[in-house]
Amino acid sequence: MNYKKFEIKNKIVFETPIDNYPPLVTLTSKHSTCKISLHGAHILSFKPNDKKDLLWLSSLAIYRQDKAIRGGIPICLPWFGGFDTPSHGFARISSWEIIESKNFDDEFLSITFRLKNDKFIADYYVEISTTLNIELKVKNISEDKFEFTQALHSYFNISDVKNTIIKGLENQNYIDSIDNNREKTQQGYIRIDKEIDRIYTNTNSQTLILDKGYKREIIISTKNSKSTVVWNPWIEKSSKMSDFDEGGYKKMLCIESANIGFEKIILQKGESHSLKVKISEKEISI
Ligand code: TA6
Repeated sequence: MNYKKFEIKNKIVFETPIDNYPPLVTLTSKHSTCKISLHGAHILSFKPNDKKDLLWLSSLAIYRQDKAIRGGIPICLPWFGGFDTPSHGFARISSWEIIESKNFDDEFLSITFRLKNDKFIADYYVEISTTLNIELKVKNISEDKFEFTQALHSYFNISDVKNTIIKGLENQNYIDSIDNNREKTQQGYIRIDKEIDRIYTNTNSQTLILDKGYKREIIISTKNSKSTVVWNPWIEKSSKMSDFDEGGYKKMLCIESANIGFEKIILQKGESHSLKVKISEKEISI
């Protein structure tokens, strides 16, 4: 595919740093920089100017066509989890094409990726300014209904998991994936001192990560995401993953904007669904 026609001088630039692997595109706006691999349309980094990257990326990530990149924002589609193989669906290990790139008066930059097969067309719109705005639109192009689950499986960059508090999920029901999928209710804010893997259901539109170490709050605002997954593998599980930095569990936290389990999406022929996520940060005085 000819990516050059989507380049915008000094603002949207493609490179192929790894042989036999899809290109990397770098968006450099007035307010921020974003790096995206065409392998899985995988956002690797979003860094507002003069701030720390909002996303965590393992330095041991494996850049191979059959492997998902560890960190950033993997796209889990058309299923979440081990429903089928590959785990979390094939979208995050597929090569996506590009259908559009835009510069809005230097204030906003956007790029749109597409993954198409006989059942659905997925368009992934990524826009950067001071914030990262994402839309994952899925259209059923088959003759029958199409059911799918999805997650933007975002790995956030934090100072230390012990210094962070997750707000916005108080009193929400969740399925505890590491306690026999028992249904529980969240009591108060979430503090993490061991492995956590929870699927919150019927979730609100905003989750916050309060990071005392980096003196910032990461704000994850969503539209049409009914499920929110909170995941940190902690010591033992992360040590068993060859693509996970040693001690990396302290520096990352997954807050995943999703529609999974009984909150799956069902599209009739010709129908579409749009999942939107806005990621931003604000300084806090501690
Ligand atoms: O979102 C949480 C989760 O489903 C965990 O159970 C863990 O499997 C994680 O995703 C990472 O999965 P991956 O296939 O990317 O290693």
